[in-house]
Amino acid sequence: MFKKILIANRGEIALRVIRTCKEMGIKTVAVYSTADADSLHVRFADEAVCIGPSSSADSYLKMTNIIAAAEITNADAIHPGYGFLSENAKFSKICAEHAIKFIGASPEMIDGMGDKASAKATMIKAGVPTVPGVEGLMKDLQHAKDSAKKIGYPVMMKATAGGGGKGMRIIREEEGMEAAWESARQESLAAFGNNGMYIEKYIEEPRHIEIQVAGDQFGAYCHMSERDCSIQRRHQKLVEETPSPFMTTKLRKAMGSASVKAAAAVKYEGVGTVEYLVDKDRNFYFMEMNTRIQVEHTITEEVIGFDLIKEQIKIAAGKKISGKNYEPKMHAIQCRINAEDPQNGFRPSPGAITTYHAPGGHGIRIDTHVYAGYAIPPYYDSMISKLITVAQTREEAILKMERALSEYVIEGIKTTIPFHRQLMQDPLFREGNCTTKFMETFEYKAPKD
Ligand code: MV4
Repeated sequence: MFKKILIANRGEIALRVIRTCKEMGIKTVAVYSTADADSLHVRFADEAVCIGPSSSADSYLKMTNIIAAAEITNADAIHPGYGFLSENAKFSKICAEHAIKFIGASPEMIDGMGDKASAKATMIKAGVPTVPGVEGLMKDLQHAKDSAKKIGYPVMMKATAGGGGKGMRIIREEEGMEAAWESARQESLAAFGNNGMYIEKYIEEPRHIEIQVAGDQFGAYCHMSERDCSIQRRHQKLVEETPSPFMTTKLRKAMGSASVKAAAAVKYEGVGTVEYLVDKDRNFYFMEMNTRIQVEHTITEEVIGFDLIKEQIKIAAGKKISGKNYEPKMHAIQCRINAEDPQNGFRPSPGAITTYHAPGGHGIRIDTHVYAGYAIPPYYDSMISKLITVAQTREEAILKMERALSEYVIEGIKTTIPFHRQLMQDPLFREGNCTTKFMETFEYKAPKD
C-alpha cells in the first residue's frame, strides 16, 4: 500500500481524498496556490506545499511544480481528483517516469478515450451500442454532406477532441451544413488545437445516464449501476440521482453489461464512468468514457456502500476487486451548491461567507471545504458544496433534500440553494420526467423574502 499520497487538487475533492487516506493510514500532501493558503485541504493534510500563484495555469496545472512537490515530500502516489490534471495523458506519463503512481488512467487510456471518434470506434468493435453515424473523421464539407444524407437529418457534428459541448453542432437540413462545418471546425481548433469532426444521428431530448465501472490489474471488471445526470445547464450538471427514475431492471442489465464490456475491451484499470445518451424508447448509446473520479461519485457510494476513493487507491496499489456487479438498495440525490446567482444567469458570486450553517440529521451528507469566514476565491470552479440525501425511496430523498435545503444557510454570497429549493418542488422533476432539455424551459423565480 502507498505510504504517502500527494493530492493534486483543491476544494472539496482534495478534502474528500485526504479523509479516505486518513482512514487508510496513508500520509497526505496537499498542494496549494497562494489564493488557497487558508484552505481546509491545506490544514487537513499532513504536509502542504505551495506550488504557485492564484492562476490555475501556474499552480494546479503546473506539472513540474507538482512533481517537484511530490519528490521533495517523498510521496509515492498522486491523486489528481477531477478536473485539472486528472485526464491529462502527459501528466500521467510524467508521473510514471518519476516512479510516482498516478491514481488514474494510463497515458494510452486517456488518449484513447480523449479522442472521441476513436473511442467510439473502440466501442463499436467491443459491441457497445453507439449513436448511428458514419465512422471516422470527415475529410471535407462534401464528405460531411454525403455522410449526413446517408444518416438522415437531423444530425450532430462533433469535434473528435471535444467535450463539454464545444465544437458540437445540430444540423437539421443540408442548407445548414456549410456554416456549421466552418464554425465548428474553427471553434474546435481554437479550443483544442484540433479540428477533426465526425457525424452521427441527432438524438432528440435524450437523458444523460452514466454507469460507474471498476476494473483491476488482473482483468476483473464490474459495474455499480447508474447515475442520472440529465439536469444540466450549459453542460454543467446541477443535480444527479441514482437510481435513475427512467431505469428499468432490463435496461440496467443491458447498460451494466455493455459498460463492463467497454471496460474489459480497453482493459480498464481503476474506477471510471461510461456515459450514455438514452432516448425516449430506452435505446442507449455510448457517448464518452471518463477515466477520473467524478463529482457525482458520492451518490453511488451512498446507495452501494463503497468508498470509491478507497477502491481507487486499492486498485492502483494492485489489490483485486470481486468482479461482482452492484445494484442500488437506496435512493440518493445530490444538489451541487455553487457560488452563483441563479437570478442573474448563474453568474459567479465569489467573496466571503459571513454566516454558514449546514443541515444535518438522518440521511444527509455534505462534502465541502467551506466554513464561516472563508472567502471563495474568484479563480476556480464555483462549486462550493455537495449536498446529498439518501433514503429508501425517491420521494423520501426529495423530501429530505427540501428539508436539508431549508436548513442550509450560507450568507455573504449568492448560492444556488434557492434554485434547488424550487427545483425540488417542480412537478416535472417530482414525476422524474427530466431530459437534458429540462433546464431550457425551467424558469427560476427568486423567493420574495
Ligand atoms: C448528443 C446529443 C444528441 N445527439 N449526441 C453534449 C456533450 C457531449 N459530450 C455530448 N452531448 C450531446 N451529444 C447526439 N448524437 C445531445 C448532447 C447533449 C447533451 C448530452 C448530455 C447531457 C446534456 C446535453 C445537453 C445538450 C446536448
